[in-house]
Amino acid sequence: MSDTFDTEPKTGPTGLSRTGMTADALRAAISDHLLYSIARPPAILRTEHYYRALALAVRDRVQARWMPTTQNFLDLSRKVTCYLSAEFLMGPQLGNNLLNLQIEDAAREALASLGQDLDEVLACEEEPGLGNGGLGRLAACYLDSLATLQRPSIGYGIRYEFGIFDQEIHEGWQVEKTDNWLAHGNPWEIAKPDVNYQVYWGGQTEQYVDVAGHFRVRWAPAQIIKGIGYDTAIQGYNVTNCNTLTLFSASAVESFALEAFNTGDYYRAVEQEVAAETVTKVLYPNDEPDIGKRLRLLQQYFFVTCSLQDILRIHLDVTCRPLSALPDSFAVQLNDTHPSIAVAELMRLLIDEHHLAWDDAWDLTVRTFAYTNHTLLPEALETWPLSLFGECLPRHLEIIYEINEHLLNQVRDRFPGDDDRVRRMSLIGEDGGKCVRMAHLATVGSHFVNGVAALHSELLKASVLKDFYELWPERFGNITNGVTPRRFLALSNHGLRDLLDDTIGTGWLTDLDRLRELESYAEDESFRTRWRKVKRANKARLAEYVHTTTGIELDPSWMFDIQVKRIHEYKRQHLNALHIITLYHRLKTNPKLAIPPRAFIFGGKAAPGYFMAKLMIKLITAVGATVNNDPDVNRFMKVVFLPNFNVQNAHLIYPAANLSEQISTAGKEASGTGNMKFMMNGALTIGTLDGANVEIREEAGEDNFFLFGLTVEQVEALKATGYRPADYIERSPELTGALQLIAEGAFTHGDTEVLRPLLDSLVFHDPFLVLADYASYIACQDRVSEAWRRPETWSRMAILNTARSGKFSSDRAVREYCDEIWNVGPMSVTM
Ligand code: 26Q
Repeated sequence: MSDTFDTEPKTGPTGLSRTGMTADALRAAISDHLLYSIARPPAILRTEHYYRALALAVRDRVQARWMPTTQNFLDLSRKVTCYLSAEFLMGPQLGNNLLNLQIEDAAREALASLGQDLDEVLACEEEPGLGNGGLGRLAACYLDSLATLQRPSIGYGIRYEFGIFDQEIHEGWQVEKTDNWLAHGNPWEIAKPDVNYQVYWGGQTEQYVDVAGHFRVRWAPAQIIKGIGYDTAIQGYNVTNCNTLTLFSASAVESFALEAFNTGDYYRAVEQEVAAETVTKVLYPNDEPDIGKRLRLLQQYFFVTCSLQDILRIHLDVTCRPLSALPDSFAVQLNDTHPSIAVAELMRLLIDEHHLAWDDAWDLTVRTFAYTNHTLLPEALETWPLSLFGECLPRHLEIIYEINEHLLNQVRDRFPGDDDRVRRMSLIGEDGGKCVRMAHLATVGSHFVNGVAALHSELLKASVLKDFYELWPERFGNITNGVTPRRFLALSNHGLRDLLDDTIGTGWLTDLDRLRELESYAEDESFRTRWRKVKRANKARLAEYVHTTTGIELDPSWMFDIQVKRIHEYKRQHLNALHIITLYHRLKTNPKLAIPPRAFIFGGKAAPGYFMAKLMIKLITAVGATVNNDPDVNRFMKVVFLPNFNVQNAHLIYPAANLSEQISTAGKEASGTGNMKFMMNGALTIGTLDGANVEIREEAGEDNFFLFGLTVEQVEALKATGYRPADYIERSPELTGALQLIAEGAFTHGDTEVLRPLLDSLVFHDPFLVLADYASYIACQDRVSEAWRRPETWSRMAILNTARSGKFSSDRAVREYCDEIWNVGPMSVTM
């Protein structure tokens, strides 16, 4: 720890400490920030103060690139992508910004000269958990690629005060703790209180005739809320380009408070303010039926109207272009239906506020928006009860009725007499009370609709959006997801990064297809030895983390078999558990059996109101407690449930995996992106033909992928003929034995009740065909164990997985969005 203030940067002109990229300049900058921003005397400086000082120093350097980028795109009036998403799961920022600015070594050296360790400083960052899972993380990966590919872009979203809950495990059960990520401030954001927008809510519409004699509608809201933008810089890798993420936070409108104050009702004014702030208070978990419906709708509308008002402000007031040029200036992507109210909102802004005619407004709207679908699960397709919708957004309901009339007339023209089709395609659903179907609204209001993996996009056209595909086949396409190799390879797997750099040079980081050059090294024994050394070190690092967080000791020489993702019945963590129970049963009944030792590692959060998912966690932890403490089996297997899976600990998890579990029921996982992160880091996949697994297997080669389970067609056929889980139990003694162990309380100290709902669900309903895929899964796992016995073969397969993972870079995905949907080209920026 330094005990004197570094008031005078010793590295030359004072300006250097603000933007210099050398270790000396960084040291001076950190010292400056400790003095002028942190304001703590040296004697009481702690690691977290150094974190903050370094973060501010890095932010200065990022800002030096951010401003020229923004200025450039204003000067050149380049087309911009606006990515509207209710979630951005950004993960820790400091390490990523150091990587993208290429000043990791300089920062390490600067901190060391101040007596600090970079890794300890990095560990101080509280990550913004502003997403549930895959969809939110995808948005973050795409921002990284957009900046790196030099495409001008703005991410728009919500600045939740509380992100996704922190998960703790108490006696094997999930316990939720509030995620107060802003408690110590957020050094990465810049509040822009001058950039604020009014958000109307509730009330009614009024018709009037304006001075020119035009018939118009105005919205008299019951409530007005203010949205304030907070900007975060998104620095591209090894480029000057630095884009913007704007997250909106809700607060009270001053005039409201003032009015109440004038009438003497000071406390009512304060209450209003508190009420307004609840809008962006908390991120709602998915899989959470019906709670907070009204507030969730308000959140969506809130960030959508703020985003569109911001876009129109830039377009009309800053770049001074005509409204008719909107689709040439902005491409607006809807990340699932969560922002799909944007279709009606842009229509409202164009017609009511800017006085465009309906047809002109509609033309601009459709040319501006595109929609990405992320789910086929019927229960996950968003709808809003019509009455609620009309109470909250009366003007939007009118507009939606009118869009619907135009749509249904078009359908009647094309398919005369097909009333059933008209009913199916309507924006208003009639089943189980009237509702607004947001996927239909997003689809009619967009010029392009894409799914997130090849299989998913095909299923989309054949199922939930079939009728729309038949009306507008040219609007549908696929863009397979991708993940950023900067965060999920370079930043989190230093060992592999160095090995790759040594072997094939550094070009892979921005051109991931170059990993193909590794293929020939799969046959090189000395390379395989180095490869295993890297993996082993990564496993030791994860083992240490597992030990400090759970007390469980893992041997890094064991196979690390990992399933990390949200807990859900369709993702089938219980199928994985049944395999573990089967091995346990085999070992208990056959004391001579020796199996290749495995560590089974799970991680993931269950929605707080999703009882069955929470019970799946209890099943895993109960099996773990039994297995880990039984000397008959714990020489061969251990089971870990890692609490609080998030981006930060994901950095330790993916690089340490030997086996990646991607075992969803075919047709249920839209894409998956964890599967891609594992593959890049050299894990082999055991998986079904679902989501992007299909393409992962195609790329890796079928010999380098462990395939099991029913196909989509077989799943559908089985469901159509009447699926009976009992048939599978009768046929398989091992399955019967495994279920029996759960039933008799072998993992619950004899308690036969606690896991019964899960067991009953499997035995009597099994909506996700766990038992139908059990035998195939177990047989496949036996092949995995056999392959693990041959380390050279396993290494060869693992190397080929990394070598062939190039397709799954988010750079490839974002390039496809830019070329096929957004028509946004690169803009080079210099300082
Ligand atoms: C909706 C309404 C009310 C409250 C919450 C929600 C809500 C929030 C988040 C619904 C869904 C989500 C998130 C969905 C998600 O993460 N989907 C995943 O998206 C990934 C990126 O495309 C895919 O890889 C995964 O297959 C898909 O499950």
